[in-house]
Amino acid sequence: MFTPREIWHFDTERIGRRVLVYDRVDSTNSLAATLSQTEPDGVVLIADEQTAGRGQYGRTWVSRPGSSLLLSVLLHPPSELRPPVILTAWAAVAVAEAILALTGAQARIKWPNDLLVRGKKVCGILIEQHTSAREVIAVAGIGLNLTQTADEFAEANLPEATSLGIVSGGLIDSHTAASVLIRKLDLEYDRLLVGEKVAVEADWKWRIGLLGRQVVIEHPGGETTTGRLRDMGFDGLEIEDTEGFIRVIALEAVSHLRAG
Ligand code: BT5
Repeated sequence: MFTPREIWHFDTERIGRRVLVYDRVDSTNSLAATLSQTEPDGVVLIADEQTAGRGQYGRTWVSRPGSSLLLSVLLHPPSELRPPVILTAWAAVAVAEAILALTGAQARIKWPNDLLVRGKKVCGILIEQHTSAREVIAVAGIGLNLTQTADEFAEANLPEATSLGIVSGGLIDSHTAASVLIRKLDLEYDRLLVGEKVAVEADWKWRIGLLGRQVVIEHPGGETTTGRLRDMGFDGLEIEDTEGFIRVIALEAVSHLRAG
Protein backbone atom coordinates (compact mmCIF):
# COMPACT_ATOMS: atom_id res chain seq x y z
CA MET A 1 0.00 0.00 0.00
CA PHE A 2 1.15 3.56 -0.68
CA THR A 3 1.48 6.04 2.17
CA PRO A 4 1.20 9.78 1.56
CA ARG A 5 4.26 11.89 2.35
CA GLU A 6 2.12 14.96 3.09
CA ILE A 7 -1.53 15.92 3.37
CA TRP A 8 -2.64 19.40 2.27
CA HIS A 9 -5.93 21.22 2.74
CA PHE A 10 -7.19 24.01 0.49
CA ASP A 11 -10.09 26.29 1.45
CA THR A 12 -12.03 25.28 -1.67
CA GLU A 13 -15.67 24.23 -2.03
CA ARG A 14 -14.97 20.57 -2.71
CA ILE A 15 -11.94 19.71 -4.81
CA GLY A 16 -8.71 19.77 -2.85
CA ARG A 17 -10.12 20.20 0.63
CA ARG A 18 -8.01 17.10 1.17
CA VAL A 19 -4.88 16.43 -0.94
CA LEU A 20 -2.74 13.32 -0.50
CA VAL A 21 0.83 13.80 -1.75
CA TYR A 22 2.96 10.74 -2.54
CA ASP A 23 6.58 10.22 -3.56
CA ARG A 24 5.86 7.29 -5.82
CA VAL A 25 2.75 5.33 -6.81
CA ASP A 26 1.83 3.02 -9.69
CA SER A 27 -0.77 5.41 -11.12
CA THR A 28 -2.64 8.17 -9.30
CA ASN A 29 -5.77 7.14 -11.22
CA SER A 30 -5.50 3.51 -10.08
CA LEU A 31 -4.81 4.54 -6.50
CA ALA A 32 -7.74 6.99 -6.45
CA ALA A 33 -10.10 4.19 -7.53
CA THR A 34 -8.91 1.96 -4.67
CA LEU A 35 -9.54 4.78 -2.15
CA SER A 36 -13.10 5.48 -3.27
CA GLN A 37 -14.69 3.77 -0.25
CA THR A 38 -12.63 5.63 2.33
CA GLU A 39 -11.85 9.04 0.85
CA PRO A 40 -14.34 11.90 0.32
CA ASP A 41 -15.70 13.40 -2.89
CA GLY A 42 -13.12 15.83 -4.26
CA VAL A 43 -10.04 14.29 -2.67
CA VAL A 44 -6.94 14.91 -4.80
CA LEU A 45 -3.95 12.59 -5.14
CA ILE A 46 -0.59 13.90 -6.35
CA ALA A 47 2.59 11.92 -6.98
CA ASP A 48 6.15 12.91 -7.89
CA GLU A 49 6.55 9.67 -9.78
CA GLN A 50 4.34 7.00 -11.38
CA THR A 51 5.70 3.55 -12.16
CA ALA A 52 2.69 2.70 -14.35
CA GLY A 53 1.29 6.06 -15.53
CA ARG A 54 -1.51 5.45 -18.01
CA GLY A 55 -3.03 7.18 -21.00
CA GLN A 56 -6.10 6.03 -22.91
CA TYR A 57 -6.45 2.52 -24.35
CA GLY A 58 -3.51 1.15 -22.35
CA ARG A 59 -1.06 3.77 -23.62
CA THR A 60 1.78 4.88 -21.34
CA TRP A 61 2.15 8.29 -19.75
CA VAL A 62 5.85 9.13 -19.61
CA SER A 63 7.17 11.33 -16.82
CA ARG A 64 10.62 11.56 -15.25
CA PRO A 65 10.27 11.73 -11.42
CA GLY A 66 9.56 15.29 -10.30
CA SER A 67 9.18 16.67 -13.83
CA SER A 68 5.38 16.94 -13.94
CA LEU A 69 2.22 17.51 -12.05
CA LEU A 70 0.64 14.04 -11.85
CA LEU A 71 -2.76 14.44 -10.25
CA SER A 72 -6.07 12.62 -9.90
CA VAL A 73 -9.37 13.82 -8.49
CA LEU A 74 -11.88 11.36 -7.05
CA LEU A 75 -15.47 12.43 -7.69
CA HIS A 76 -18.98 11.21 -7.00
CA PRO A 77 -20.61 13.14 -9.83
CA PRO A 78 -24.39 13.57 -10.04
CA SER A 79 -25.86 11.72 -13.03
CA GLU A 80 -26.01 14.80 -15.30
CA LEU A 81 -22.24 15.28 -14.97
CA ARG A 82 -21.28 11.67 -15.62
CA PRO A 83 -20.93 11.74 -19.42
CA PRO A 84 -17.15 11.46 -19.91
CA VAL A 85 -17.18 14.32 -22.40
CA ILE A 86 -18.47 16.74 -19.74
CA LEU A 87 -15.85 15.69 -17.20
CA THR A 88 -13.11 15.82 -19.85
CA ALA A 89 -14.27 19.30 -20.90
CA TRP A 90 -14.35 20.44 -17.27
CA ALA A 91 -10.80 19.23 -16.61
CA ALA A 92 -9.50 20.61 -19.92
CA VAL A 93 -10.99 24.06 -19.30
CA ALA A 94 -9.58 24.15 -15.76
CA VAL A 95 -6.10 23.10 -16.95
CA ALA A 96 -6.19 25.71 -19.72
CA GLU A 97 -7.14 28.39 -17.19
CA ALA A 98 -4.32 27.23 -14.92
CA ILE A 99 -1.80 27.34 -17.79
CA LEU A 100 -2.93 30.88 -18.59
CA ALA A 101 -2.51 31.95 -14.97
CA LEU A 102 0.90 30.27 -14.65
CA THR A 103 2.47 31.25 -17.98
CA GLY A 104 0.25 33.75 -19.82
CA ALA A 105 -0.05 31.22 -22.69
CA GLN A 106 -3.39 30.24 -24.25
CA ALA A 107 -3.81 26.49 -24.51
CA ARG A 108 -5.93 24.82 -27.16
CA ILE A 109 -7.98 21.70 -26.48
CA LYS A 110 -7.32 18.91 -28.95
CA TRP A 111 -10.26 16.56 -29.06
CA PRO A 112 -10.94 14.84 -26.82
CA ASN A 113 -8.42 15.03 -24.01
CA ASP A 114 -5.18 16.82 -24.88
CA LEU A 115 -4.03 20.36 -24.19
CA LEU A 116 -1.68 21.91 -26.69
CA VAL A 117 0.43 25.02 -26.42
CA ARG A 118 1.92 26.25 -29.70
CA GLY A 119 0.76 23.01 -31.29
CA LYS A 120 2.50 20.68 -28.83
CA LYS A 121 1.01 18.50 -26.11
CA VAL A 122 1.56 19.89 -22.63
CA CYS A 123 -1.11 17.91 -20.79
CA GLY A 124 -3.15 14.74 -21.11
CA ILE A 125 -6.39 13.95 -19.30
CA LEU A 126 -7.74 10.50 -18.44
CA ILE A 127 -11.32 10.22 -17.16
CA GLU A 128 -12.30 6.81 -15.79
CA GLN A 129 -15.54 5.67 -14.20
CA HIS A 130 -16.21 2.77 -11.86
CA THR A 131 -19.69 1.53 -11.10
CA SER A 132 -20.48 -0.53 -8.05
CA ALA A 133 -23.82 -1.68 -6.67
CA ARG A 134 -23.85 1.37 -4.43
CA GLU A 135 -22.53 4.22 -6.56
CA VAL A 136 -20.71 5.59 -9.57
CA ILE A 137 -17.35 7.18 -9.04
CA ALA A 138 -15.26 9.06 -11.54
CA VAL A 139 -11.52 9.61 -11.47
CA ALA A 140 -10.11 12.52 -13.41
CA GLY A 141 -6.39 12.09 -14.05
CA ILE A 142 -4.23 14.96 -15.24
CA GLY A 143 -0.60 14.82 -16.34
CA LEU A 144 0.81 18.34 -16.82
CA ASN A 145 4.41 18.65 -18.03
CA LEU A 146 6.36 21.18 -15.98
CA THR A 147 10.14 21.05 -16.26
CA GLN A 148 11.05 18.70 -19.13
CA THR A 149 13.32 20.11 -21.84
CA ALA A 150 12.92 19.71 -25.60
CA ASP A 151 16.01 17.44 -25.63
CA GLU A 152 14.45 15.24 -22.99
CA PHE A 153 11.25 14.85 -25.01
CA ALA A 154 13.26 14.09 -28.15
CA GLU A 155 15.16 11.37 -26.29
CA ALA A 156 11.90 9.92 -24.99
CA ASN A 157 10.64 9.83 -28.59
CA LEU A 158 8.01 12.45 -27.81
CA PRO A 159 8.90 15.27 -30.21
CA GLU A 160 5.29 16.51 -30.13
CA ALA A 161 5.40 17.16 -26.37
CA THR A 162 6.13 20.39 -24.54
CA SER A 163 6.29 21.57 -20.93
CA LEU A 164 5.35 24.75 -19.09
CA GLY A 165 9.09 25.31 -18.58
CA ILE A 166 9.66 25.32 -22.34
CA VAL A 167 6.62 27.55 -22.86
CA SER A 168 7.46 30.12 -20.20
CA GLY A 169 11.26 29.90 -20.18
CA GLY A 170 11.06 29.79 -16.39
CA LEU A 171 10.71 27.27 -13.62
CA ILE A 172 7.24 26.38 -12.39
CA ASP A 173 7.34 24.12 -9.36
CA SER A 174 4.75 21.46 -8.81
CA HIS A 175 3.38 22.95 -5.58
CA THR A 176 2.56 26.25 -7.30
CA ALA A 177 1.11 24.44 -10.32
CA ALA A 178 -0.97 22.17 -8.07
CA SER A 179 -2.35 25.07 -6.02
CA VAL A 180 -3.40 27.01 -9.10
CA LEU A 181 -4.86 23.97 -10.87
CA ILE A 182 -6.80 22.70 -7.84
CA ARG A 183 -8.49 26.10 -7.42
CA LYS A 184 -9.42 26.20 -11.10
CA LEU A 185 -10.76 22.62 -11.00
CA ASP A 186 -12.85 23.49 -7.96
CA LEU A 187 -14.19 26.70 -9.48
CA GLU A 188 -15.16 25.07 -12.78
CA TYR A 189 -16.69 22.01 -11.07
CA ASP A 190 -18.75 24.29 -8.89
CA ARG A 191 -20.05 26.01 -12.04
CA LEU A 192 -21.17 22.61 -13.33
CA LEU A 193 -22.83 21.70 -10.05
CA VAL A 194 -24.82 24.94 -9.78
CA GLY A 195 -26.16 24.51 -13.32
CA GLU A 196 -23.78 26.86 -15.15
CA LYS A 197 -22.84 24.16 -17.62
CA VAL A 198 -23.09 26.65 -20.49
CA ALA A 199 -20.17 28.66 -19.12
CA VAL A 200 -17.87 25.62 -19.14
CA GLU A 201 -19.29 24.58 -22.50
CA ALA A 202 -18.57 28.03 -24.02
CA ASP A 203 -14.99 28.00 -22.78
CA TRP A 204 -14.53 24.45 -24.05
CA LYS A 205 -15.77 25.13 -27.56
CA TRP A 206 -13.75 28.34 -27.83
CA ARG A 207 -10.60 26.47 -26.82
CA ILE A 208 -11.25 23.68 -29.32
CA GLY A 209 -11.11 26.46 -31.90
CA LEU A 210 -12.85 24.74 -34.82
CA LEU A 211 -16.16 26.62 -35.00
CA GLY A 212 -17.01 27.70 -38.52
CA ARG A 213 -14.24 25.56 -39.99
CA GLN A 214 -14.24 22.56 -42.25
CA VAL A 215 -13.78 19.49 -40.03
CA VAL A 216 -13.43 15.73 -40.15
CA ILE A 217 -15.32 13.70 -37.54
CA GLU A 218 -14.10 10.19 -36.90
CA HIS A 219 -16.71 7.79 -35.54
CA PRO A 220 -16.01 4.88 -33.17
CA GLY A 221 -16.44 2.38 -36.03
CA GLY A 222 -13.72 4.14 -38.05
CA GLU A 223 -15.99 5.84 -40.61
CA THR A 224 -15.81 9.63 -41.03
CA THR A 225 -18.10 12.59 -41.62
CA THR A 226 -16.86 15.86 -43.11
CA GLY A 227 -18.50 19.26 -43.17
CA ARG A 228 -18.47 22.72 -41.69
CA LEU A 229 -18.78 22.86 -37.91
CA ARG A 230 -21.69 25.28 -37.36
CA ASP A 231 -21.94 24.81 -33.62
CA MET A 232 -20.99 22.43 -30.87
CA GLY A 233 -22.00 21.73 -27.30
CA PHE A 234 -22.40 18.92 -24.81
CA ASP A 235 -25.50 17.86 -26.79
CA GLY A 236 -23.61 17.28 -30.02
CA LEU A 237 -21.88 18.72 -33.07
CA GLU A 238 -23.85 20.62 -35.71
CA ILE A 239 -22.37 19.91 -39.14
CA GLU A 240 -23.32 21.43 -42.49
CA ASP A 241 -22.41 19.65 -45.71
CA THR A 242 -21.71 21.31 -49.07
CA GLU A 243 -25.43 21.16 -50.03
CA GLY A 244 -26.38 23.08 -46.89
CA PHE A 245 -27.81 19.98 -45.19
CA ILE A 246 -27.41 20.21 -41.40
CA ARG A 247 -26.94 17.24 -39.06
CA VAL A 248 -26.50 17.08 -35.31
CA ILE A 249 -24.13 14.30 -34.25
CA ALA A 250 -24.21 13.10 -30.65
CA LEU A 251 -20.86 13.27 -28.85
CA GLU A 252 -20.91 9.52 -28.12
CA ALA A 253 -20.69 9.04 -31.88
CA VAL A 254 -17.51 11.15 -32.11
CA SER A 255 -14.14 9.60 -31.36
CA HIS A 256 -12.08 12.35 -33.02
CA LEU A 257 -12.68 15.82 -34.31
CA ARG A 258 -10.06 17.68 -36.32
CA ALA A 259 -9.70 20.40 -38.92
CA GLY A 260 -10.07 18.88 -42.36
C1 BT5 B 1 -3.50 10.94 -22.23
O1 BT5 B 1 -3.66 9.73 -22.87
O2 BT5 B 1 -3.05 11.94 -22.76
C2 BT5 B 1 -3.90 10.90 -20.78
C3 BT5 B 1 -2.72 10.99 -19.87
C4 BT5 B 1 -3.13 11.06 -18.42
C5 BT5 B 1 -1.97 11.00 -17.49
C6 BT5 B 1 -2.38 11.22 -16.07
S1 BT5 B 1 -1.01 11.40 -15.02
C7 BT5 B 1 -2.02 11.29 -13.63
C8 BT5 B 1 -3.05 10.20 -13.93
N1 BT5 B 1 -2.56 8.89 -13.59
C9 BT5 B 1 -2.39 8.11 -14.66
O3 BT5 B 1 -1.98 6.93 -14.66
N2 BT5 B 1 -2.77 8.79 -15.77
C10 BT5 B 1 -3.24 10.12 -15.44
P1 BT5 B 1 -3.55 9.54 -24.43
O4 BT5 B 1 -4.43 10.52 -25.15
O5 BT5 B 1 -3.79 8.11 -24.64
O6 BT5 B 1 -2.06 9.93 -24.76
C11 BT5 B 1 -1.00 9.08 -24.46
C12 BT5 B 1 0.09 9.40 -25.46
O7 BT5 B 1 0.65 10.69 -25.18
C13 BT5 B 1 1.26 8.41 -25.38
O8 BT5 B 1 1.02 7.29 -26.17
C14 BT5 B 1 2.41 9.27 -25.92
O9 BT5 B 1 2.38 9.33 -27.33
C15 BT5 B 1 2.05 10.68 -25.44
N3 BT5 B 1 2.73 11.01 -24.17
C16 BT5 B 1 3.16 10.18 -23.19
N4 BT5 B 1 3.72 10.88 -22.19
C17 BT5 B 1 3.64 12.19 -22.55
C18 BT5 B 1 4.03 13.40 -21.96
N5 BT5 B 1 4.60 13.45 -20.75
N6 BT5 B 1 3.78 14.55 -22.62
C19 BT5 B 1 3.19 14.55 -23.83
N7 BT5 B 1 2.80 13.45 -24.47
C20 BT5 B 1 3.02 12.26 -23.83
